Amino acid sequence: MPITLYDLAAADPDIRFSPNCWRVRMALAHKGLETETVPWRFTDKEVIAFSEQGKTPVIVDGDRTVVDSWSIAVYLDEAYPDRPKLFESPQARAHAFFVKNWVETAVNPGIIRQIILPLFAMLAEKDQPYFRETREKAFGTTLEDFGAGQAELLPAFRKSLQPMRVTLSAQPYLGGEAPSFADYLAFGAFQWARVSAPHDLLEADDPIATWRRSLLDMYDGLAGAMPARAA
Ligand SMILES: N[C@@H](CCC(=O)N[C@@H](CS)C(=O)NCC(=O)O)C(=O)O
Repeated sequence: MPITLYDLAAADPDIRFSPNCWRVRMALAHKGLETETVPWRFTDKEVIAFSEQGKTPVIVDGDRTVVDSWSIAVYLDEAYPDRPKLFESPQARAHAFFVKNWVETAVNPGIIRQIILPLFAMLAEKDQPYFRETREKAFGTTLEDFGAGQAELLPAFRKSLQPMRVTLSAQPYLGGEAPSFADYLAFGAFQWARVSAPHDLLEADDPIATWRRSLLDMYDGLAGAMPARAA
């Protein structure tokens, strides 16, 4: 029986942009687990009420429901130990935990400023008032003010990626010679930007763009099949 993933969708149900859901899609593919995705919208809280919270990703694997991208990766390695590992060792998992926290506190805040307005425009109409209200409360300002100055902020955002750039100049993946969950933790952020923003946040010759290309091509082009917004 396939694993079901509730996956955040835009107005177009085929457009999947959530960074946390992409982490999980890549993790499921890495483990070679058959997956079916269910498009879900921010306001479809009742659809995932069985998970006792209101956010995606949510996976259902037989009689198990697991939420939160990190917990899902840990679960998949525990439940499917004979499949390729997302964390090769407890130490690799500890290092991946740093990557998760770096992405969430240093990379995602830079990305959200770059993509907020086109992301908002892409959402289902019924989601837009909810998204505006919750995000404006979190940002302490309007979406329009928050997204203003995106172009001026882009060079500083690119510079902030230097730790990742230097690492990927020396090795193909954050996991070393092959991708690990550390790669998917970061990849989700860049896929979120790729699917949402009409401009590419990465320069073409950036080693991070080369790394992104390999992950887009992996697993029969699973992530690459999602169209990029940039021309
Ligand atoms: N820590 C959670 C975060 C999950 C999360 O924030 N999900 C977003 C989509 S990326 C969501 O479903 N938000 C619903 C909402 O804001 O109401 C994870 O890593 O899975």
